Amino acid sequence: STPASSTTEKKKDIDYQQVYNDIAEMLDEDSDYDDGSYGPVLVRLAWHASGTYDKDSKTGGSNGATMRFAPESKHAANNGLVIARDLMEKIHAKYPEISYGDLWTLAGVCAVQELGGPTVPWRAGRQDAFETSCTPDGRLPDAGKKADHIRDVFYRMGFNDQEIVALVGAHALGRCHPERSGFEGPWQEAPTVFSNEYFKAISSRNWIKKTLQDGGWQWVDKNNTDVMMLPAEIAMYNDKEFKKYFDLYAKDEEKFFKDFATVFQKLLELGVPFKGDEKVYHFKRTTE
Ligand code: DDH
Repeated sequence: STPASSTTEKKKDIDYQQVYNDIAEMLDEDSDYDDGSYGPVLVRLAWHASGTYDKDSKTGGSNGATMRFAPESKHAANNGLVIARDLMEKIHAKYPEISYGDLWTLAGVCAVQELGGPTVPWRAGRQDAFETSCTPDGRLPDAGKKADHIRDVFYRMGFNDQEIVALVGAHALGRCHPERSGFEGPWQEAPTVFSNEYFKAISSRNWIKKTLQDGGWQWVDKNNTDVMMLPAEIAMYNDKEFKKYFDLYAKDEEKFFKDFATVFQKLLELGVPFKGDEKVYHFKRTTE
């Protein structure tokens, strides 16, 4: 057979559920890492790999996995994601045929599901690119800016206001690290459980400003100053159009899960050159 067709055959042979299971097993292998799970940083890797998409030039997105290379790996927004990429190297060593774009997005889906989130349909089809396809710096949202900046960034990807708010609900997971972003702390007290707690927190707590060591600032919960919100997030909550969706998802977790699954799949598939006949996977949780 020709090299091209044997490549196709090989790809068909990857057992993606097994890849999912191997990633799932890795999530809590180091109880000393952050809150005991690599899940949040893997979700962030999938998002930052995908969120560089520009719908007009059709550049960026998860397809090329260009964050493997400088300059993209060195963009300030990607600080700390080397941890997630290094973890994925271990999986890649076992499944060398999988593209990095497929692997990183599958890991994001796995982390969401294993931490209690909705089933996110996933398809293979990303192809690795070279560093010449790295995206310019500045395509990901700046946490210090206002709602209009957040709109500019997500409209460029092709999302509307409701989709933007659903996506930001991923901040139920994980935390900010001073050495990565300059911000500090989780968005609520259970950062390894995917839930609508982020929306409940932003809409019901008393947020006060806290000055940070590097001279910046963030919002903290008056009653638990370990819990935080980014300047951009409270700015979004104070925007009438965005606010109605924050309040909707705070009241209705089922609606949030349903919308998040749809919009996270959309995010992870931005700019991916699917042929149209790819199998859609609904991965089984390791607890199922
Ligand atoms: Fe985020 N995010 N994010 N985020 N994000 C950070 C951490 C995590 C913004 C800024 C930050 C999304 C949207 C936004 C996750 C997922 C998603 C941190 C802290 C900053 C800052 C990084 C660090 O210090 O380690 C801003 C601004 C936005 C915005 O849209 C307004 C979206 C859409 C997602 C998603 O996944 C769909 C996750 C998970 C984390 C936690 C990472 C960790 O290591 O823990």
